[in-house]
Amino acid sequence: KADSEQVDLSACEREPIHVPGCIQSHGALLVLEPTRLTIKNVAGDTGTLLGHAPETLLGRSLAQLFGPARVKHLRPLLAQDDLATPLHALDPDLRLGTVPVDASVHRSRLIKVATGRRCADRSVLVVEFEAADLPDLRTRDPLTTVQQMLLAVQPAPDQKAFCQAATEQIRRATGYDRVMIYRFLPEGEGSVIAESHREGVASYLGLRYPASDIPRQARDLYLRNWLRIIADVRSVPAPLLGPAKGGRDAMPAVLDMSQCTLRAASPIHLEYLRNMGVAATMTISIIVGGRLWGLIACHHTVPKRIPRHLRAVCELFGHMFSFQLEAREHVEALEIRHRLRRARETLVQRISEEGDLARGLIQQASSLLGYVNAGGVALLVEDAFFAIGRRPGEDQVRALVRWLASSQSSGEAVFATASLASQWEPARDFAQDASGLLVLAVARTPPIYILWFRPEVLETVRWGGNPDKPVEIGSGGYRVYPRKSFEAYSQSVRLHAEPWTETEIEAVQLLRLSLLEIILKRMEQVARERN
Ligand code: BLA
Repeated sequence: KADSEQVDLSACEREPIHVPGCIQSHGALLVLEPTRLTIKNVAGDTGTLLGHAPETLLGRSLAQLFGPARVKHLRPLLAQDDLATPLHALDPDLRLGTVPVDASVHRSRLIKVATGRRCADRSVLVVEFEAADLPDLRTRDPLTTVQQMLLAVQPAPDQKAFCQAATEQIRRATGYDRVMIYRFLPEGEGSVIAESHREGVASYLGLRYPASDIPRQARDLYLRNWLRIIADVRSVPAPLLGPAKGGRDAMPAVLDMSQCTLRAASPIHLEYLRNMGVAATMTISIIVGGRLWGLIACHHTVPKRIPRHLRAVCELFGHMFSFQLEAREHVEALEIRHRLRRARETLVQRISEEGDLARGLIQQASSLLGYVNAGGVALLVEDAFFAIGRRPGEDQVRALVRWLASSQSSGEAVFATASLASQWEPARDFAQDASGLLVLAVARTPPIYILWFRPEVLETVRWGGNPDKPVEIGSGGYRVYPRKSFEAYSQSVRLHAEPWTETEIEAVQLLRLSLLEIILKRMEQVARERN
């Protein structure tokens, strides 16, 4: 039992989620050899959707299944090299089995895993089928839907309102019970910054989650694939079937399902969702500046599929939302820089009006505090010490400055850390008040130091997850329960503060230049007076 107390989070990152070898069981999938269009692998409910049992489809050609006319019509599309994401390909009322189906096609590859080594990848075509049985009036006119959604979010005055409006629009269009904007923080953890939910459904707004809840390879995949759907976390995945053992193709080969609409989700993640009481999800990537900024994460309390048109609407909305967010962030960053410049100008002017630099700085201490959103600030100017807000005591600050002066980073005029205690052991004693440190060494001899502090983040965070949930062992022996990962997270954020942003660090560097200018002017003045 003791062993299982450990969560092996690195194991999460090793799960190859793009080659699960299974699809979600409500659909059907064919893998085609790309020139002759013969069926090499099949998966899913082919009986209902295609009218044939899986084993009878293997080795047949697409023309036998679709009829030659349809295949001829498809040929130009199938010949495209850049068919990277599933495109809807066939007539709208296609009926091959007992229900009408939606079909989409894209190009992927088989990864042969022979003798444990990767062999040359083989290009294949992948055709995915889902029942076209979802009534939805809204999606009859997907362009108008997406237009309305975009018009509704555009007027939002700031980022918060913009994100909030997006959750409302997605929920209105799709009917998911809970729609959240999940934003990644600098260290990889995430926080729910906007939410729209059905009445009676618990709110996750403001909750934080550890980075390990969405492991690295999943984030990499979500950068390449804008929208994923898990239709039912309890359904048993359908395996990809190939020719019988001993045949020419018996070598185990797996399909790269990175772009498959029907890709079966990680069993670990499915377990996690079941533990959260979620039955179905849709997630849309938010990509800003080439990085995964966050996710539009949707939950439903009962299984849920989304018709093809609506999926396209959501995906398109995700793209446009991301572009606008990027533009808004750009404008916001400019505004912050302007604000900081004005603050700096006022600060510097007031300080230079005061004849003595030390006194000038001390008088402006509260402006200095606000300059970078700190919890406390300490000033060490020659022998004078002054401090306000939450911060360590004078002796501790002096010891800290001695450490800074002697440590390797002493060459830099600006030093920033979000976890002082992890670099300087004595800081554990005051970690609650000052886990984050931003230092400006204006001068070293005589010493002029400005130190900004930020409190430990732990007390400002609301944890996600239900601490009363019983802990169980999941498939694969991992503990993948919200509770366990939250515990791991709360350990990891101990002794950490809200990190200093690049803009804040830059602003402190600029402040240094202005202060040096003041010092220089004084020196010139003194020299002039002497002559
Ligand atoms: C995937 N984890 C995900 C996804 C989300 C989360 C949004 C994207 C897949 C989806 O559901 O569409 C996490 N979901 C959350 C969080 C909230 C939420 C934080 O709604 C908060 C409100 N997960 C773990 C641990 C492991 C793990 C410990 O907690 C590993 C052992 C794995 N999560 C994991 C994997 C995926 C994942 C492997 C990828 C799933 C896939 O796409 O196949």
